[in-house]
Amino acid sequence: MSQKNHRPDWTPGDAGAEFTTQVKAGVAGGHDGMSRQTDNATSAPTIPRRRRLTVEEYVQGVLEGKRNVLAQAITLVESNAPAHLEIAQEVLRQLLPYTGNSIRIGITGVPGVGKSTFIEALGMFLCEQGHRVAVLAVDPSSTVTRGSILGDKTRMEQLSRDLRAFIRPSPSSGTLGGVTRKSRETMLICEAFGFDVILVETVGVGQSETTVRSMVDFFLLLMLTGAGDELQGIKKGIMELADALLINKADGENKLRAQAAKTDYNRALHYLAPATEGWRTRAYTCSALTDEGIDEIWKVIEEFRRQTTASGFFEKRRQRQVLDWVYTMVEEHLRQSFFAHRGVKDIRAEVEHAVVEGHIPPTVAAQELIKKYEESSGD
Ligand SMILES: Nc1nc2c(ncn2[C@@H]2O[C@H](COP(=O)(O)OP(=O)(O)OP(=O)(O)O)[C@@H](O)[C@H]2O)c(=O)[nH]1
Ligand SMILES: [Mg+2]
Repeated sequence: MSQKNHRPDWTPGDAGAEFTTQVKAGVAGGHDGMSRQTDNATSAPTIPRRRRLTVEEYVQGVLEGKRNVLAQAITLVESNAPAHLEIAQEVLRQLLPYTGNSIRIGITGVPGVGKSTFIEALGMFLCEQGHRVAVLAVDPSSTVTRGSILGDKTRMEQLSRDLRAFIRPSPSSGTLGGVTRKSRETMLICEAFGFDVILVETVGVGQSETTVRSMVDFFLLLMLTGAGDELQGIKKGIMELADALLINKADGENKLRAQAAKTDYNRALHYLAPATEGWRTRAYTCSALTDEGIDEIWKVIEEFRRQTTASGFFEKRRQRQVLDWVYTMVEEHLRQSFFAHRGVKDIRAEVEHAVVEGHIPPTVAAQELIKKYEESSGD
């Protein structure tokens, strides 16, 4: 997309004016009230603290590698205010030509498996190789926990101080769908900024694994050797999402057990469908604490990229992912619109009662609700 799309007269206030009552306190001024605003103001004295950046300032700032603008652009896409949504989408549209030039890696595993420690180890390893690494998190539960990666920043001590890296906690509001949109858009901004490795951490619960799988190229499942029957505890479904299993904490007394577990997992993987066409998922061991095996897993990821790029699957998956994302958003919108519809609301209780009492079949109930939804605009 070229600069001809740029609109110098753009005023974000024009957009979504009718929704302004929904703007939460603290959001006005292009911010969602995050405290980093103060940091930005001190690190970039040229940008007055309260002034909202223009689309061009966001775009140029990101492309010129200004970290304070990067953080502000992410805050913009994370904002729930409709007026911000419009300006954020314009920023993204202009950044799109500069996105995509990265390897996107999802990392999952049960709490305590060592995800943060591993990301620190891999991240530092990659920075030293000349890569630039962005770490994002998808944690729909973080509304409650306030984002585990915040605590992680202390666990990722070296990486969070390294200018070649960037760590962003999970957006901490809303549905999984909302969190996902924000994370995907944040990923695009990070790519435009110049990060060439994107690590997306997810908590090993609920739907978040499938969601993160749908936004990355390579999905890594961290595992532990436990007492005895390792294969019992892990959900087969999650193993089928993975492009590699990595048994962490293969150090000290645990090393031999980790090797044995690797053999067991490799045997089990023979019977599972591979997550990626033309790629065989295998098990490996590593120690995020001693760095042993970190270089090996990176070689695996590089080989994966080489093979899937050559076969065309890399690009094919990304195309499918972006279309899935579109339709996921369409579905979500339709669902919300349906349940918010005045006419639907009016008859729901009655229809539900009728179907529960056995007066009308479920199909008829669905038809009545949909008919109601379609016959009027809902105002
Ligand atoms: N021995 C050993 N300990 C490790 C290794 N990796 C992580 N640990 C330890 O395991 C504990 C949990 O590690 P984290 O990196 O916080 O695990 P996590 O998966 O991010 O945990 P949550 O964020 O709670 O889901 C910490 O005490 C780490 O020091 C490893 O390779 N070897
Ligand atoms: Mg963690």
